[in-house]
Amino acid sequence: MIDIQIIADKLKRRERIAREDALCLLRSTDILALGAMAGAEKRKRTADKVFFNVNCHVNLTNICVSRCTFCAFSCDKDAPQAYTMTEQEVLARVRAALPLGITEVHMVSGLHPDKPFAYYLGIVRALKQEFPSVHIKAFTPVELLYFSDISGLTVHAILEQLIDAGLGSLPGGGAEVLSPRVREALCPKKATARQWLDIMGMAHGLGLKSNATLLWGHIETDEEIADHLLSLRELQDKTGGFQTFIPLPFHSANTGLTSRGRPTAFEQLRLFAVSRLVLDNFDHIKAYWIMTGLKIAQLALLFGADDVDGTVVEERITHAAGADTAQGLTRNELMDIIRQAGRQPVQRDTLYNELTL
Ligand code: V47
Repeated sequence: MIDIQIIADKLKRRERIAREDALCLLRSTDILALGAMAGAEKRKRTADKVFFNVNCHVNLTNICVSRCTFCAFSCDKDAPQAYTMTEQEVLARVRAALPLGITEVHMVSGLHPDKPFAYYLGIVRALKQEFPSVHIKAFTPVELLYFSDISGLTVHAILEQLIDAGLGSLPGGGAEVLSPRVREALCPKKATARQWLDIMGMAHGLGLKSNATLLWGHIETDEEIADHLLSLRELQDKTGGFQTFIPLPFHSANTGLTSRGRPTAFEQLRLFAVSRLVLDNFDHIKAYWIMTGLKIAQLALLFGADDVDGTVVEERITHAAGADTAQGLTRNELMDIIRQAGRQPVQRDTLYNELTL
């Protein structure tokens, strides 16, 4: 077993964390040492700043042909809770959120069996037309590959058309664990790990920024977490297109997976610290308060995170799986949490431009 001090010395020499170092950190119980190391790395990049944005989430449909075992949000077409939004409903939802000062719409959805690519393209175009200053962060590589399958267009062409319609960046979802074993077990019908990475790389090549997530706390091993982080770091070395990494702790209610127990505070803070240390080429690490819970999101600010995501307004994916957090927070509530942790709240837009309050 490598000593954590050896890894701390490596960091001081600005050497990269290797796979065996990452595994050692993922298994370490020296949480305060991890916090000190990750906190120092955070401060080097963003000093005392902690970012948040004012956004709203839109999930166009919960009907999905993939039906991943970990997902409580998706359903079949004939399920009682099935819904699909019309373009007018989407516009009305965003219109209603405008007085909150939103600068971003975060839009991800199920893989609908019948809606054509034109439906999604039309919604992006209509949003951009009515709300030109609102950034549209939408569609994961999983959705983009599905649009390619149903339209016969290449993913490249799909991306070009979406960009032309007003797409601003990609969210980091659909990554789950970038491991063939885990994906075969939990989500065999959707984009593979390689496809997820390739599509992110392609989007970066077309000038889009994106985020990256890890859905953890289910059947994955420490080795698979380490490999996930290293795959992201490797792609980032090539493209530089990732903005932030977001660890998503698994919520098991109403899913097809029995829980091994929601990741504890200790495990969550450790993963924040390890992510900050391994992903040395990512500018930001995000504590998505909806999934971590507010208390852990606040503590994560001392363990390498520099972003708490946003106001959100209405969240369906995690709440379907038993999240006990609020549906949304106000800008003042987010700023209070950050200030209490001794950090400086900074409102940002989707691309991390600082906005004056
Ligand atoms: O892709 C699904 C995950 C993701 C569960 O890019 C679950 O800024 C926990 O990606 N328990 C969607 N997680 C959320 C997401 C996201 C959220 C906030 C910001 C950004 C960003 C991205 O949620 C899915 C999947 O990986 N998920 N089911 C569950 N039961």
